[in-house]
Amino acid sequence: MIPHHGISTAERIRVTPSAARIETVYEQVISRNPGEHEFHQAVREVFDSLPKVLSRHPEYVDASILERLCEPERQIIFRIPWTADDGTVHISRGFRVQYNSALGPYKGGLRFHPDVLLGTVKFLGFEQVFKNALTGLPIGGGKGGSDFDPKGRSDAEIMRFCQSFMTEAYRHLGDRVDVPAGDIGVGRREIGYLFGQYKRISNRYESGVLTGKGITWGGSLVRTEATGYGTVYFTEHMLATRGRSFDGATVLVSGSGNVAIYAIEKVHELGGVVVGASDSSGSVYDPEGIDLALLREVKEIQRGRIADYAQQRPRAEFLPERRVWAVAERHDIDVALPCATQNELNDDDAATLVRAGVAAVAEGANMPTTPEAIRVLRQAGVLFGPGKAANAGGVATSALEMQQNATRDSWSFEYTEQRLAEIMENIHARCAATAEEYGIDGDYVAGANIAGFTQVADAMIAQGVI
Ligand code: NDP
Ligand code: 2IT
Repeated sequence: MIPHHGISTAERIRVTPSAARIETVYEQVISRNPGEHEFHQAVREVFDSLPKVLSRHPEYVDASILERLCEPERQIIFRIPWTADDGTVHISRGFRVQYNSALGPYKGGLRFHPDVLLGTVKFLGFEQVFKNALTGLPIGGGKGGSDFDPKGRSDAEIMRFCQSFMTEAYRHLGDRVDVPAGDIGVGRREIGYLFGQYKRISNRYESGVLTGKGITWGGSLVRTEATGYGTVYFTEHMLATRGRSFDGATVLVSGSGNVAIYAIEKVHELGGVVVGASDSSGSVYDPEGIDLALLREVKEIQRGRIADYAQQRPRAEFLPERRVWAVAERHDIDVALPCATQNELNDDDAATLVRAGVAAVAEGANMPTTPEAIRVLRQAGVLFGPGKAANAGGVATSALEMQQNATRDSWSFEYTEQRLAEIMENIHARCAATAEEYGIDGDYVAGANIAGFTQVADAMIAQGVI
């Protein structure tokens, strides 16, 4: 018996007969993927939404869909040698997990961060499969990255690293095969160097092989903003179910990278005030509201730290080593948007947010809220938008970039943002309708998991045992 988050296997099996099958498969996942805790966590969360689905659809059990979904189609691990400016030679490890291609070419970002292990990439790839299904666009799921640490590295070092990464990765990619994009530590600069090396090696101007490109060379307007904007749109729809909005709302956003910056921008546009943001060294409490122009200058241009931002804002306070949720100890909070990394909002943080009056939490990051924290929020009646749904605007706009590349077209900002807004509205409606169909109104976690899972499962069954 393997206890998970306080619920024993025996207790789970009592719920429905198909839960027994789920537990058997889950135990296999644990024993076949030892030590990959984040991967286990991501699988567990989806599995917890499935007992009723499997009871209604025995064909999923017969076709061993669960077992197949727990095994990526292909996992590539490679050596990345690169030379630092001081002449020293470094060896990083590269990954690309081509998780599931039932709905389209593998699609998902690359993460460059020292904590990246195979299990990290597998958890992100697993999430991506269902997220991409929810967008309603023809994209399968994949993820990749490296344990390379870009912090403090020069432009030239970043370029040499990206070139070395692509020198191996290119053979596995293609606009109809596998299409990477950015994630933590990978933004427009890195996508540029990766694209340049792909073009050089393949001798093809294959625009659709990467997304998040520069606007003048095949990129899409709105892709940079899309994840943050989309998360705020999704939250807006959740709030509207309770007659609320961002107008006048006080908001906390964790992180200060791509997703966080554009989430802050959209909250401010909609009349809310973001009073806290963070990075891995601490948080800033800015009671007058984050000055976005200054934050962007510090983060995007100077590539500085949130402490540098705090120093330039007389009324802001830097909270060293504290997560941004600590701001809720002294300020009422209406909405919290975790936009940094996995497991960054735990049950204590959730309890703090509940005491501060939080009405909605939506995940701009992938799996930032621990299962225990989700339980605390749910018990308190807080609206909770899971990452698979709430942050799907990024990859959805990547798929719009692929569409533009395929037709050699480029769309206006207004049109593309309109498409993004419609996609987020549809995802919200689909999650809500699916939850209702399964008798769990307002449970966006189950709604997202079930809607994504059934779409992928149906396509897998149609395509046979492959
Ligand atoms: P960025 O690299 O632009 O920013 C990441 C931010 O998170 C930084 O502020 C960083 O701080 C902080 N952070 C990263 N790792 C940690 C850590 N271990 N502990 C505390 N803080 C940390 O990445 P993105 O904004 O692109 O990505 C943020 C999240 O959103 C990730 O979970 C990503 O998977 C997810 N996401 C991204 C999408 C995209 O389109 N970019 C799409 C959908 C989801 P520091 O600088 O100190 O490391
Ligand atoms: O987690 C994600 O959805 C991303 N990092 C974006 C992936 C993409 O292909 O745009």
